[in-house]
Amino acid sequence: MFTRIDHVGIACRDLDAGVEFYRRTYGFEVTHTEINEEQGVREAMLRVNGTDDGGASYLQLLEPIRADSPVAKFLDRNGEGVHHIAFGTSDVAGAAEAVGAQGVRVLDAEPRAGSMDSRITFLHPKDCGGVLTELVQAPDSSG
Ligand code: MC0
Repeated sequence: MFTRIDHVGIACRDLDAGVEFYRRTYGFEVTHTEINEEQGVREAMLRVNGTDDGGASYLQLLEPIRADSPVAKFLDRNGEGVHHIAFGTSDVAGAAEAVGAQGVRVLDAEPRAGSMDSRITFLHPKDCGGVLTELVQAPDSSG
């Protein structure tokens, strides 16, 4: 059902400073940036590696664009750090249904728009051992 770690989402107060840290320290380069108004973030995707299923794994740096957004609330409460983990799947709706059937709260009734034209849904952290968990379907559905 899940084929890879699609990304690890990291909350930053200053996206450009975060990008510079990962470039300087590890050599990771930005392959994509966008603003997701619905989620209230400005984000940068740093590709770490390709995977056997044709997908890839990324670090996703997130800077809030609104004070009432989930990432802004997270920063106020915890400071900078890992905000969520995301698993890749070729069928995000089916995967959410299967996980939801096990009693985990699925936070989106229908998949929403994610990075790079993906479809995403979130699972409640309180049902996932304290880890906000995201399911991601890449646009070509290769997983
Ligand atoms: C909140 N909690 C977390 C957490 N955020 N625990 C672990 N990791 C996180 N990131 C905990 C709080 O500490 C609190 O625990 C409890 O959950 C309720 O948090 P709250 O903020 O007071 O309450 P809610 O219910 O308003 O919001 C929490 C919830 C929300 C997870 C439901 O943030 C949400 O819907 N998140 C999904 C969307 C999201 O995060 N979008 C931003 C990334 P205590 O013990 O104090 O009760 S967008 C993204 O990543 C996209 C662009 C992409 O990947 O493509």
